[in-house]
Amino acid sequence: MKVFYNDAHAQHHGRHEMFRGELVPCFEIPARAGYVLQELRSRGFGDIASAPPVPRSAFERVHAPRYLDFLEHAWDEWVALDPKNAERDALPSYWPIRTFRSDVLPASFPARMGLFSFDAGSPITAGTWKAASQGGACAIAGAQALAQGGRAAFVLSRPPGHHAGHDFFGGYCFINNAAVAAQRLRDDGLRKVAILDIDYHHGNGTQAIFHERGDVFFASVHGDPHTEYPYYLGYADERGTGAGLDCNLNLPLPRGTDFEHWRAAMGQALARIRAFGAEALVVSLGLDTFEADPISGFRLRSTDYLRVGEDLAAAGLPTLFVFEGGYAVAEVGVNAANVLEGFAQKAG
Ligand code: Q9C
Ligand code: ZN
Repeated sequence: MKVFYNDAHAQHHGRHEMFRGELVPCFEIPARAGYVLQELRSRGFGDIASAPPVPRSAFERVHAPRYLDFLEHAWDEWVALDPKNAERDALPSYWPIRTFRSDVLPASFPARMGLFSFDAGSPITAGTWKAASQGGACAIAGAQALAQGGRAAFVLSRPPGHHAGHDFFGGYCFINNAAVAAQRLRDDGLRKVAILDIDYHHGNGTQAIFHERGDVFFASVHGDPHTEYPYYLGYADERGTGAGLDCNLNLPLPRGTDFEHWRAAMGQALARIRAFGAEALVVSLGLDTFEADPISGFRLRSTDYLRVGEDLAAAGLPTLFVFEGGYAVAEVGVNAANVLEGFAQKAG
C-alpha cells in the first residue's frame, strides 16, 4: 500500500489548548504521526513517500479563498500584533454567533480568528500553514494514486482535517484532507465517491462541505453529539439537503459503546455506501475510538482494528485512508497499522 507521509507535519506543534477555563497541553502532538510511521516501518509495511506541493487552487475546490488567505498569513499577523506573540500560540477569543455579521471581513486579526473558527482548542503556530497545506498535498497524491488504479493508499499526515469546514478551522483541523481527496477523485473522473468517517468525533466539516451534493456520500459513526464534541452537528436526523438528500448518514452511539455494537454500525454505513454506488471510498481514520483514548469514550481494543481493516477491504472499493484523531499516543501507531494490515491481508 502506498503511504503519503507529510514530512512537514512537525512544523505544526501547538503548545496549549483552552479546556474548561485553563490552558492545557495539546493532545494533538507531532509524536502521534511519529509513532504511526515507526510502526509501519518496523512491520516493513508500505511504500512510504512524501508528496509534491500542490497549488492553492487544489484546496479552493473545498475551501473559501478568503479563509485560505487568512490561514496562510495568520501567524505573521499574530506576531505583527506584538513581537512577544512569537512565544505563544494564537487562539481565538471572539466569535460571530447568531445576530452578528460574517459577511464583513474585519481588519482586526483577533476578530478574523473568531470569524474563521469554532473553538479555542486549535492553536495556530508558526508552521501551521506549512504543515496543513503539505497535508493537503498528501491527500491529493493519495487521491491520484487511487484514480490511477491503486487498490488502497494511506495519507499519514497531521494536523487532522475532518472538523475543518469550507471556511473555518477547529477540532485541531485546518485543511479538510478527506474532503480535498474526495473532491480530487471527482475531478479525476469518478462519478460517485463515499467518505466513511470512523473517528470518535463527528466529522462536521466534511459533512457540511458535501451536505447539498448528491455525488459525494458522507457516513459517520461517532460519539453522540448530545454529550460529545463537536456537540452542534452529527445527529441522526441530518440526511442531506437538495441534491444531497439521503447522501448523508449519521450513526451516533453512546459513550461506552463496545466493538461489537460499533462494528455493526460501521456495517450499516458500508451497506448504504454500497447501495449509493460509490466508485471509491475515502476513510477518515481516527483511532480515538480506542479504549484508552484520553479524550474519547468508545471501547475498541488494539486487535479490533485488524477486523476494522478486514471489514473495509470486504467492501471491495478503491480505498484511501486519511489519518485523523487518536490521542493514546503510544498505541496510535499499532492501532493504525492494524487497520491497514487487516485491510491489506483481506484485500490480498
Ligand atoms: N480537552 C479530532 O479528533 N476537544 N479532533 C475536546 C479535549 C476537541 C478532536 C476536549 C476534540 C477535537 C480530529
Ligand atoms: Zn476525533
